[in-house]
Amino acid sequence: MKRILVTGALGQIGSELITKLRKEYGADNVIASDIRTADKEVVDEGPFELLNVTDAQQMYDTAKKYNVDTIMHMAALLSAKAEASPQLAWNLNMGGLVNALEVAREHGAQFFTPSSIGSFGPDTPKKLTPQDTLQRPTTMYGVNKVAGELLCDYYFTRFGIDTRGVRFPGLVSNVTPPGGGTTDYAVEIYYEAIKNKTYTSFIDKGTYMDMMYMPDALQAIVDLMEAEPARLKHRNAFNVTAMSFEPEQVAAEIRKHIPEFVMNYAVDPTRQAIANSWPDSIDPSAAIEEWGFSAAYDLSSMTKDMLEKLKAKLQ
Ligand code: AKB
Repeated sequence: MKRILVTGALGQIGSELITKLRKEYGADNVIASDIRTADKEVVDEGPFELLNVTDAQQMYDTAKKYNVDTIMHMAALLSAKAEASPQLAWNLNMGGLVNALEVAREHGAQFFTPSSIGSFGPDTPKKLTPQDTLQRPTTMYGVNKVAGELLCDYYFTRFGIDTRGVRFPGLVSNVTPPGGGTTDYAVEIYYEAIKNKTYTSFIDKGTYMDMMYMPDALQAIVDLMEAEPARLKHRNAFNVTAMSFEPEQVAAEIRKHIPEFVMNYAVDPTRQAIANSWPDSIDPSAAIEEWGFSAAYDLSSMTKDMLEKLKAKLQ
């Protein structure tokens, strides 16, 4: 049975990952940690520690206290926030990652951290972006993600640490809203559809980006971490995606359930420029071949589920 330390446990991925891992591995074996506490199930239903990931000693002590054998490092600043505060992003995203990898090395722990479609740049092939391709991102977030992928590979080849990762697309979820990402419009649109039957998108029509529903993203993490190491030709990080769409397509899908839904646009130049530098669609075939990645939800089934869940939650 694994004993897992999760950083950033109150974030968009972390908060649902904790619940899933506790179901799979037992509540006591999943140690949630975050820089803040909140009145959430994550904190109540199993071990929780306050942890600033830029404090190496604190992370080391937490891992030691619980004798962890797996670290899932989720704490990071997303793309738009990182562009607004590049120095903070470097310190948090890279400083936190180096600390987490060092703790994994000292404890001989298996290691997961997410990369992103943000690790690609404007010169990367835009359609069906291959697993192994040009990565010259033009954002601080992208620079962090490419450096992070390389660093995780380095810890595997140099120290034998079992590092694994995926390049997540935009993640859509109905539990914890994301904050400061470029793909956040694809989450906000569902909340606003339920609350006000209208949404003003900060990403322009015609802008395609990859997306995935949160249950598929969580399953991907578990499947990759359980995968037979001998099958892995790649490690950091696998392309994974479930769908690629542009804002008009989500709006059209929402209108099948809420016919009066109205979509407007007020494009945010910073986030639009980031989106323009990312792929339209990525190719997940390495993940499919090497560890059986699959996604259950497409745009239609995700939209139906999002609207049902948010209706129950917000109305
Ligand atoms: C963001 O938009 O910054 C993230 C991502 C795609 O990594 N959701």
